[in-house]
Amino acid sequence: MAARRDFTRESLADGVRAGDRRALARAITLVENSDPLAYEVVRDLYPETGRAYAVGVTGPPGVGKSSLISALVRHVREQDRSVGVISVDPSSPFTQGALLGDRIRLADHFLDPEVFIRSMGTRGHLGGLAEATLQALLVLDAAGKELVFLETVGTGQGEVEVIGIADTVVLVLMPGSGDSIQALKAGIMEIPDVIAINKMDHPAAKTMLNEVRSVLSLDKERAWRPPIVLTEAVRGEHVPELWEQVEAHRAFLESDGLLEEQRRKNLAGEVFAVASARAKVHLEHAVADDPELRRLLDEVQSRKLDPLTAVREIMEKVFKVGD
Ligand SMILES: Nc1nc2c(ncn2[C@@H]2O[C@H](COP(=O)(O)OP(=O)(O)O)[C@@H](O)[C@H]2O)c(=O)[nH]1
Ligand SMILES: [Mg+2]
Repeated sequence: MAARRDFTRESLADGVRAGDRRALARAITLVENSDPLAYEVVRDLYPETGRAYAVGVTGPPGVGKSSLISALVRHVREQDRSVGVISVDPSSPFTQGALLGDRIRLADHFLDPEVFIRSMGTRGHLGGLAEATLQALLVLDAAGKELVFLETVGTGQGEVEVIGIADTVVLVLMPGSGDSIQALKAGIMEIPDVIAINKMDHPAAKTMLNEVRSVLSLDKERAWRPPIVLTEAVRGEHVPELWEQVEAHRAFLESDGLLEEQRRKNLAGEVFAVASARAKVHLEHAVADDPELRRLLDEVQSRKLDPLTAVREIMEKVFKVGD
């Protein structure tokens, strides 16, 4: 705890700008803890951001998201690009030296000064995980990372805000990800920009490929048709092809000014998502702390007060807004 004292707002911002690993690690820890210093540092750095390209990697647990990111990092390092990774996957966190419970050694990456990998906890943020991810991305952006991978577990809905800030979204599936196919079909899960069907060594990979193809064929209107790539993350097979498709999507966005337009929309969406999350927490606390508001809920329960009248009174009292 005493170590916290050695960074000031200025020295931390400067350290991040210089890409100093200690400063980066500290800044992201502060972000994770919703520390006011993180807020100030990101505020100082914000005008310098917008240069990093953010690649979101989402999909159900266990499909190989972390493994694929590790393989992609290896691939883009061969092209000498600096990389940041933010993983908000509590089930398979990146740890020093290895992917937890995994054969893949990440030691090379951890020793590489141009790579910064960080698993983020899911502790209580006022603005939810979207807030922490956004702030961490901005820190890595300001540190000059050209590419930032954002890993999130995607099962359909809650993660939308986390991945919402990514420029290109890669959905990772594996043979047997039938629920995701259903979610895509039903429109619960958004169509991503690129789909990787990982564990192509599995005998059912081709079946999965056909299923994904048939879901995508329902949607012919898009200007960008999401490419599907079969991959094997552990051996790194077809990882260059996957990266090629990410780059192709980036080129597509950059060709028509679509990237700027999408970023404007994404940033507005993030601000809205974080504000909504904070408003919800505020509301919950207000109700918990105010016997009068709790009494309203009791009255709804005992049918003395109708639900919408209770909503109106709560909105008026907590947010000072009528109707
Ligand atoms: N057979 C096979 N196993 C894989 C492949 N990719 C990842 N795995 C394994 O699948 C497990 C889950 O991988 P992980 O990257 O942690 O998945 P995540 O939860 O999506 O991040 C690990 O044991 C990996 O070694 C692959 O392409 N083929
Ligand atoms: Mg993972």
